[in-house]
Order: sequence, then structure tokens, then C-alpha cells
Amino acid sequence: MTATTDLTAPAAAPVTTRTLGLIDLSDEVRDALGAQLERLPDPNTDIDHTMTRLLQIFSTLPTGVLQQILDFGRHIDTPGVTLISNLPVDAELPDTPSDGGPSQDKKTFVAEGVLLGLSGLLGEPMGVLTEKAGQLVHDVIPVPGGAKTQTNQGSDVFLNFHSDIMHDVIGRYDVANPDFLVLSCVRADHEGVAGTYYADARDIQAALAPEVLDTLRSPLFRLNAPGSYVRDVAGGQDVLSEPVPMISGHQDFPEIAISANGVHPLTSGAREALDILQQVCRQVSHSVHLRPGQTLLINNRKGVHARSVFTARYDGQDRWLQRTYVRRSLWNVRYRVTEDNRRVHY
Ligand SMILES: O=C(O)CCC(=O)C(=O)O
Ligand SMILES: [Fe+2]
Repeated sequence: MTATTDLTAPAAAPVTTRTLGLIDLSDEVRDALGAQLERLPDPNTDIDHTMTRLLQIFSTLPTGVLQQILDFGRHIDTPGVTLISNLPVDAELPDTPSDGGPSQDKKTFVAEGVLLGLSGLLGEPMGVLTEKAGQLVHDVIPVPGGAKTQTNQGSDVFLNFHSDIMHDVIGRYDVANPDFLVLSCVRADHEGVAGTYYADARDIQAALAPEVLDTLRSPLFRLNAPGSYVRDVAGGQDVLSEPVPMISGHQDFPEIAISANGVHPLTSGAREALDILQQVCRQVSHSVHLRPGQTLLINNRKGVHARSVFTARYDGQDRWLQRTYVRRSLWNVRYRVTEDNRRVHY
């Protein structure tokens, strides 16, 4: 774990990098979790029953660890990102699916159990029809056609600092989107160089000149819908949100929302501020090279995340992450619910 420091970037104030939460499980705790998760059935068969069982299993974590995870989910002043290490893994792993998943050959569900069990300590996993076909467990895998895109299928290009957002007919893409992402590593990339970055909005604000922050706090930006939505639904055309600020809310507890697939600034000053924002994100960010048995808890409102370039070979052994989208509560997003599944939204 390193804070990435680029001395040429235009931070206006000394750079500080907020704490990266760290949890390292003992081998004993890992094995006890693993023994229970080995027997887990496919979570998709009865998701609410599985979430209930997982709550029982994960409540046996040592009290200090459990509280650190719960505090991550419930408090405004806790870290925006926490890395959990030494989690159990599946004894046998099929090839990384070449089509971006899900795998048809995965026989045990330890990774899924870890992902959903941790998600359940933060809130409720949810799906979106236009992202991974509404699945609750997302596979994040490099796909040849998406190598150069600003999406989770990419590998050849730096995936810019962004929030995971959703197209929404209300014109705001940062309202019904997930409060948290949970990202688990099933398989690392061949060279082990793929980095996941996180920049905390509190650190970003502190590093910005007041006039740049003022611009970023003004509704001078339109978010483009996610790449998956533009590609699959809008025939490749940008679909923009109403004008929004990039950073909003309480001075000490700001919220940030950036779209990966392009932000349209409404003025030249806003364009300049956006460039500075990406550079400052790099300066204040943590980077983690995820390995099997590691999971990142990401607060999708307190900060923004990014991914480095890495080399995909499309040989069945490529990088494979699993991801959930988590809402603290499903109540205030009920206007988007599908008829078929109360966890899945349009
Ligand atoms: O591949 C990564 O490390 C992060 C990708 C990403 O932005 C996401 O899954 O939302
Ligand atoms: Fe993302």
C-alpha cells in the first residue's frame, strides 16, 4: 500500500492521505470462516436465506474486527476505504471466464460468500439491469472489446477516478447509485501490477485551491451515463445528467460524484477544474494491488476510485474480481425497483 505522490501535479496545499483501514484476519479466523463457507449453496438460489446465513457466519468474527467493518458502514468520519486480508478462498478455481462472466464452472461459493457476507455487514446488495444484467455478484474481468474503454472491462487504459453511478430518468445519476462497493480478488493479473486506487474527498478538498474547490462545488458539470448504459441502451450516444457539482455537502464530510465515462463541463473554468481534480486525486490516493483472499470495502460517496493499466492475455488466467453494489437501505430507491426482483433495479 502506498500513497501515490506526483510532485508535478497542481495541489495547492500540502497533500495528506487519509487512513486506509486495514484488517488482517488470523489463520484461525480465516479457516473457521472457510469451513462454513465451503458448504454454501449457490447464493442466487435463495438470496435472502443466504444473506441471513452469512450474517450468522460473519457475526462470529472477532468483536474488534466486526466493529471496524460495522463502523465503516455506519459512521460519517470513518475511512472511505478498508482492505481486508487473509480471507478464505475457493479450493478449486475454474478459468477466468473469457466473456466477462459469470463462470459456468465454479463449483463452490466461498468467494461469493465472502463478498456477500461482508456486503451484508454494510447494507443490502442490489443489482441494476443495465450493469451485469442485474446480477448481485458482478464479475470484473478484462474483455477484449472493452480493453480501451472507461469501464470495468478495460485493461489497456488508466480507468480514471470515478464513482460507480447509474443512469436514472430523474436526471441525477448519483442518487440511486450504490453507497458502497465491495471488491474481492478471485485472481490477480499475470504481472500482479493492476492497482486499485482510492482518493478521499476530504483529502481532495484539502489539497485544492479555494477557487478550484468553489468551481467543483458549483453545478457546472453533467455526468455521462455509465459505459454499459451508453453501449447497450443508448446506441453509443452520450446520455447526460442534469448539471451537478462534483463535490457537495458538509465541509468536513463532503460527498463526491464523478462519472468514469466522461464529465461534460459547462464552462472553461469547470473544464480546468476537472483536470486539476483528476491530478489531485492521483496525489492523495492510496493504491492497492489486490490479491486472492483480499477484499476492498469502498465507500462510493466519501471518495472516488480508479484502476491502473495492466496486461490482459485472455488465456483463462486473467485478473478476476467479484464486486457487489450495496445500499444502506433499499427503501429510498424503491421507485426504480423491477417487478421480478426486489433487489434489482431498472
Ligand atoms: O478493477 C478495479 O480495480 C476497479 C474497477 C472499478 O472501477 C469497479 O469495479 O467499479
Ligand atoms: Fe468503478
